[in-house]
Amino acid sequence: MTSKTADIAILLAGKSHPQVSERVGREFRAIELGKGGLAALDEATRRAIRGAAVMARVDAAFVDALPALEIVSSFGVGYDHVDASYCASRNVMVTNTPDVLSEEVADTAVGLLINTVRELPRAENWLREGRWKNDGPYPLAPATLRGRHAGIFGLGRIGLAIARRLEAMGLAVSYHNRRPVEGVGYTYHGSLKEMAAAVDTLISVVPGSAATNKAVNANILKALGPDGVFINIGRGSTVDEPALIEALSTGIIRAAGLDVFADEPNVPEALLGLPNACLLPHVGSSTQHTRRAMADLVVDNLVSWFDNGTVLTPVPETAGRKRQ
Ligand code: NAP
Ligand code: 8YV
Repeated sequence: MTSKTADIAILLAGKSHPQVSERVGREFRAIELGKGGLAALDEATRRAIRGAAVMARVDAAFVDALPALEIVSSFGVGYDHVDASYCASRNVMVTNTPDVLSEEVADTAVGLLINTVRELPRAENWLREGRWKNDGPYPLAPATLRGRHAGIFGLGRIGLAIARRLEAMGLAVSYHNRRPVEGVGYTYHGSLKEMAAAVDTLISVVPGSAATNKAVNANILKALGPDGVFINIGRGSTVDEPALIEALSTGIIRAAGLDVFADEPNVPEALLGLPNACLLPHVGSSTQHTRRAMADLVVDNLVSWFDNGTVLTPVPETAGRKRQ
């Protein structure tokens, strides 16, 4: 325990990574948020809390309940569960965990794409069920990655790592962001609809936000077309799930690979029953290696804030702020 920060109360909210709990406990005064939530903490404890390491929703009520709160250090690069604008308005710093997970998530995205197009999980089940021995070879996959053109919805840190992998695999790559990215050679499309019509493989890796909510809807899927493959490694909120189920059931698109869902961990029964949907339980970053790096960044941001008044990875809404 460092003498400088040992008295600073830090709230652990949500199911913390063990390395977050262990390091926060070593460097600060850790306060675990129990099942009763903030209401179950006594007033003196609540008023003492100056920082929070979170894997949980942070809304206005959360911030208002903690009058001494200076910093919310969130586990994960996506921070759609944190009301960062409200935090900014209350002078509360918000940090996330970018970069340290980009390559891992890109690996998952490409694995999911290959599994979806080449039906590898189904082929493995064929073997495990004894059908190779009894019925013969697994049927030839109707789709291939050869000649495919990928459109990346969200060419940011992870999107770029996916693009580089796909380029190396021989796929054509286009992208749609609100603004073109300087210094990349991939074809830019000013609208998602225009890009969906130009490609046959749509990969969504945009953050969850009001602007991206259900952006991948029936019109976009129709534009993608009957050979279309949709991969979602970003956020489930970006997709109109009933429209996707309809598109997969009726051949409007060929197949989908999904790592994220609108109401996790609840996955619609209709998706579970579709053979052309390849489904993962939000495992984009989930290796011990990468989760440890994310956990360290959560705690490093807290340590830096209370040590020198700055953080390593602020979210854009609170970037440039310093501790008063
Ligand atoms: P990032 O670097 O901020 O990239 C996000 C990209 O999306 C930016 O290029 C941004 O470009 C674009 N974008 C944002 N809003 C948009 C909009 N309304 N329309 C079009 N483009 C938009 O973030 P990242 O580090 O790559 O992470 C991306 C997301 O992946 C995270 O927010 C998280 O939700 C998700 N994620 C999922 C997993 C998983 O386990 N499945 C793991 C990590 C991250 P412009 O600002 O120019 O539009
Ligand atoms: C994690 C993620 O699964 O970083 C993100 O945005 O979605 C994933 O890395 C998540 O943050 C942990 O809950």
